[in-house]
Amino acid sequence: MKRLGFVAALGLGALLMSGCDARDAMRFGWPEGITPQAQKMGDLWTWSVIAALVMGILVWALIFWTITFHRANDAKKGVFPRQTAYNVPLELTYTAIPFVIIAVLFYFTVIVQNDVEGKNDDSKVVVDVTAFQWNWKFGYNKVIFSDGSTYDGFEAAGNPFEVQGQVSGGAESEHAGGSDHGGEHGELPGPAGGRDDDVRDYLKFDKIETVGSSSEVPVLVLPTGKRIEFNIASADVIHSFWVPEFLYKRDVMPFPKENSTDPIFQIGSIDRTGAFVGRCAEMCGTYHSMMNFEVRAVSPEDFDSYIRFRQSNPEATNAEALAAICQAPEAVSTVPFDTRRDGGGKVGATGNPDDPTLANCTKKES
Ligand SMILES: [Cu+2]
Repeated sequence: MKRLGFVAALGLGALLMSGCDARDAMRFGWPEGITPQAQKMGDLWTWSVIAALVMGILVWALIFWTITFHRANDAKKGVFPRQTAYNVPLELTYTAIPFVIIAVLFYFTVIVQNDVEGKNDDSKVVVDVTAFQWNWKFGYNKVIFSDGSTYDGFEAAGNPFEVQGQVSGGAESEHAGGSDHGGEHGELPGPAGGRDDDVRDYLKFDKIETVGSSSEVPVLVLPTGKRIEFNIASADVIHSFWVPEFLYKRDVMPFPKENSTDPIFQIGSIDRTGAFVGRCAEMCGTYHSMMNFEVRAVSPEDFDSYIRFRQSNPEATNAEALAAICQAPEAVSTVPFDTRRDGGGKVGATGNPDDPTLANCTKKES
């Protein structure tokens, strides 16, 4: 009993001294997300662990009860113990109970999964995401502003070279660094899976786009508190759209129809402002690990100003539009891959992701 008390005190002490509060402890290691879906998945995880712990404690108690009170001793030596096989009611009970347990877990899993995968027509922002080796292009397909007015940003569907009316083969040309150049889209290099360029008719092009380059991490600006739809497509190989803080990722496929995939998913909202790193989560080639982007969640008012700024300043870069709403013009949660070998390996985030606003800055009227 003394030893048991010591172990319990040790466990409690370790828990208290690790400095995590009750909420953290109840999360049982589940990371904190920034969407209502992430919250629901966390709740499912918490309750599943509690159910497993209840079952675990019951089993441990039975084991310790047996080994404590039913040990072999001299009196029982050579005596054949009482047999309980073929007890039909008992066997039915312990077959039924696990079935009930998995049925309950399955029920709540389906409820949460349906919410995570759920879609409706209430999205206030529709983003076209195009992944390509090795970067991202984000376009604003549709925005419903806070005052209820709608901005339709969709320009065309089709392969990048056709849309621009250019001859293909310009893969060496530089991307416009994180910017939109008034209808001139950043080129998406390379054919997909050996197919001709002109079959990539599922790719979408918008009036306002942000294209990442080797020297600039693309920053996708989104509002907090609004439902957001992502329409993801790959121009070449399979990539994966992953914002760790959404606690969600989805493979980005080329030819979504032929590959029988659903390229659209939604999040209920982003619950707080800040900068959140995004990554490619599908091994897609040499520079896969450098295929980063950033989600910059800003207030709905700032988001409206941002879109209006980019609407009325089509020549301005994304960095200039960010600065116009007093946001750090470049990604703060990650940095572009340093191709110089003398960089000393000092690659890390450069700013404060919790507050990427610019100090002493006045917002521009658009
Ligand atoms: Cu990738």
